[in-house]
Amino acid sequence: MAIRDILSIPDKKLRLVSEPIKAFDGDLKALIEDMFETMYEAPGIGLAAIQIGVPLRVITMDLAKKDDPKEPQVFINAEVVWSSEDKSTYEEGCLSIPEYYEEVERPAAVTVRYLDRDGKPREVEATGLLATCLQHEIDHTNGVLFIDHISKLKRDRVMKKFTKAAKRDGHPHPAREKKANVV
Ligand code: GNR
Ligand code: NI
Repeated sequence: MAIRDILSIPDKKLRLVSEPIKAFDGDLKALIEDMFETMYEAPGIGLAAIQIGVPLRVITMDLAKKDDPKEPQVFINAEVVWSSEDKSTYEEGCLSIPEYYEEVERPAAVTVRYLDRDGKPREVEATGLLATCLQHEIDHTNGVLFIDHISKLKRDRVMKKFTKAAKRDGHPHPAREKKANVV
């Protein structure tokens, strides 16, 4: 078990298309454990493996409210097989774009086909936060970020800010840096 570093933009790895999982073995189990540990520590409600530099189609998620019992969920090789015509808007954030939030319009409802952590095929009809989060994470497995769904003006502005910061300080993860300073 280990907390892994989270990549942030402009890291080019975030643009990779991740490969499907073929074997449900101990390596996968270890990856999932590290992803949960990293996600809970961040903290975030979802994480795609590529965010810790692993280009495999693995997503962890926990949408339980703070102080409620944990609800860890795993989605492997997930794909959207149906999406609604009607849209909904949600203010999104991303652990790979720390402290930046913007409204994103996406299909309000989606059907997602995936494998659970035991490799069993499953399908979920999602609305609300689950629909938003699944689309956000599946985007990551395809090298897509939520800023790709906002205006070019806003996207260019945030990319420029993070590119400058990376050149200035190397490439630390700002949220983690901040946490370190507080202690
Ligand atoms: O923690 C996260 N919160 C969030 C809020 C609104 C929409 C999507 C998300 S996912 C994000 C964690 C993350 O970056 N997952 O890839
Ligand atoms: Ni994200």
